[in-house]
Amino acid sequence: MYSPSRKDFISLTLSDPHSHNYNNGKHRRQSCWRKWKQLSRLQRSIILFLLALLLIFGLLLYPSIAEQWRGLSVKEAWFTPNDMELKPIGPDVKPVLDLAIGRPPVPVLRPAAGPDVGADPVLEPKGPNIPILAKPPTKLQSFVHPQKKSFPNKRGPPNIQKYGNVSDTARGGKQEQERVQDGETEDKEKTIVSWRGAIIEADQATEPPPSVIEKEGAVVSALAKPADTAPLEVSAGTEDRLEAVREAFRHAWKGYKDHAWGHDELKPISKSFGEWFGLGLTLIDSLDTMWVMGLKEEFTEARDWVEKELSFNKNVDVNLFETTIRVLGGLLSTYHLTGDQLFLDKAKDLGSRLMPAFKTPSKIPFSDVNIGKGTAHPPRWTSDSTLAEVTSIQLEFRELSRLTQEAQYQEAVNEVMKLVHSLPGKQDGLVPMFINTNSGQFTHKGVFTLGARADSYYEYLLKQWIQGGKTEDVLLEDYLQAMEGVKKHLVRQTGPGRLTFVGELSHNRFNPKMDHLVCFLPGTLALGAHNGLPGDHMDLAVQLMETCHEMYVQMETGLSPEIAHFNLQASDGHDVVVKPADRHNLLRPETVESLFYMYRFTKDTKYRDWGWEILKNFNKYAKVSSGGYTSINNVRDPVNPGPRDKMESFFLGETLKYLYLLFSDDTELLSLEKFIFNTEAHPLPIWPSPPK
Ligand code: DMJ
Repeated sequence: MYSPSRKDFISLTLSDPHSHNYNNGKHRRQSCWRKWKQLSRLQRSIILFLLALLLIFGLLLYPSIAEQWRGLSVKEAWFTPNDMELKPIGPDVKPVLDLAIGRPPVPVLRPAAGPDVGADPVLEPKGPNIPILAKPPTKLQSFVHPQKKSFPNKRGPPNIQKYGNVSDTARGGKQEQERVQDGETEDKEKTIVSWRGAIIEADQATEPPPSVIEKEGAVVSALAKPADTAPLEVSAGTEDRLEAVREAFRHAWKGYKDHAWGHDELKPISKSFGEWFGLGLTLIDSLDTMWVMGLKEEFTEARDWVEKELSFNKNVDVNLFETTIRVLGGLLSTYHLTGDQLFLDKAKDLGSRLMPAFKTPSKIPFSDVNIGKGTAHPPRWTSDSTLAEVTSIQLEFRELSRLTQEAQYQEAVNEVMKLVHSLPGKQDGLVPMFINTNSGQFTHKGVFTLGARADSYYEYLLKQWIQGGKTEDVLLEDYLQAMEGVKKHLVRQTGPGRLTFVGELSHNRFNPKMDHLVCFLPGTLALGAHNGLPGDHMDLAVQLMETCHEMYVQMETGLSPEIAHFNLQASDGHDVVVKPADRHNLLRPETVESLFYMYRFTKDTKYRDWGWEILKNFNKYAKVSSGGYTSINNVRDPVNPGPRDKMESFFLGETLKYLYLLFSDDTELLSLEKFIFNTEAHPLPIWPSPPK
């Protein structure tokens, strides 16, 4: 209701529909002119003066506005496939950027080990196999930056379990949930786990409700029975083992081909597929594995699909990191192995479509890019990016720059490394797990892990250094300092069996928890030692390799859980404790990856035998009779391991490839003197060293 006084002001204006008011421009012009003439001379002069000023400003600003318009239209057009012809470029082609520019002078490291190098007095000699405890900084640390004080934690810990200490980061869409996994209370939480492709739905948790268990009873029968699989003997010779891996690949491929062809992942139990980005992830992840295994027929049909079906010109949000390591990495490595221009053309198209991710205030890339629209954004719940995700795309983007001779890719990822290198918030080289895309600062400080969300940061420090011909000393400094930090803060031994493991640190509180993901570390440490880094890195590698092996053999299925907790008490209890929520196995590669490096560098056949046991157990508990392999829910239950109905693309891209390389006697097959593997096991060439 209006008050009576306000009612007085209500009026109605009724217009005559035939009056054509919209057409009386002439009247309006005349009345404007009359009004203008009614103004005083002063008023008219002021108006004219202002108009003149506006005109001058307009003329002055025109070039920069036009520039922006041009920028916008380029942005619109950036996803038009570039038809520039690319010539195959061999490993001897130099990087597009000069890696030596702007680097501080540092002591020269000469490799101490390896086939073609002599000992180096600067570096520590290889020691005996003794427990690795924190040591005083090595000489090399004298040139690293003094430890910067970390900021007081204003936001509180990330509840490591809620945001950080999860083994899986979230996927897009309805899968964007995170598992809450608290050291003490995690068993109560059974939401969703996902980490780089590993998605575990609530109903797939390790202790499912009875109805699910009943359902599982039905799917267990879908697992291959022992009779379905050729017996794999420990004594099997090299050729038998290689053939067994090829056979496993063919079986996985059959499931994919029959039920998921061209889609991202096979769901082998339901004989269907799962779509994540809609880019044929499994197919692309598998290309170089097929090439290495000599599976020509399979390779040829997959190549046909890439040529005829694979298009990046689609309106889809992809995760920058996952797409880079799996798809860009897979295409680049296949190009190198085959010399087939198709793969480089596709890689270039994809690379250019991923670039909008770097358009952030801080230049720390967003996690997600729409490769069709050229837009990028962070996850829905935060403007943070994950450390591992922004620092484990460098090998691929740097190689893309070298191949295309376009600096933009390398510049974008170098910028990230530069920023991370100089940020406050590290602790003895250990780096927090999150970084904000607006401020460019670490968030959730004080929490350190070598597992989920941080793992491949450490891996790529070393690998970029090797890729670049060991010339980028800042990367080496950061890697060496970080490994000292690992030894000082994270390496401990169990009470009962003196197993060496890598735990986590949350605001100076040690948590004896180790993700299976951390099992990449023995391989990386060994690779570093092979490239001249301190001998105690190799000692630690040997010990951690033992522990990763124990994570398998101490389980009833002989397969590792996703996360292990270690017993620090000096008692006769078990060394490895597995919480109910952590008993799943996603067919992950990290342990067999490290076994491959350890065997190549030591030739100790026990590493091959350990890998052989793992393959046998995948065949026993994860093989699906109609084709494919499945992740399982419970590595402690050999009777009902609980198939999860999902075959991750990395099983074909990494796990089977590393097993094959582990059993192969041909050290020239992807020689570690010539190739560096990206974090998805896609080999990229090591660049030629610049002339001294
Ligand atoms: C892979 O996608 C990569 O190895 C990544 O670095 C870690 N997670 C998976 C495999 O476990």
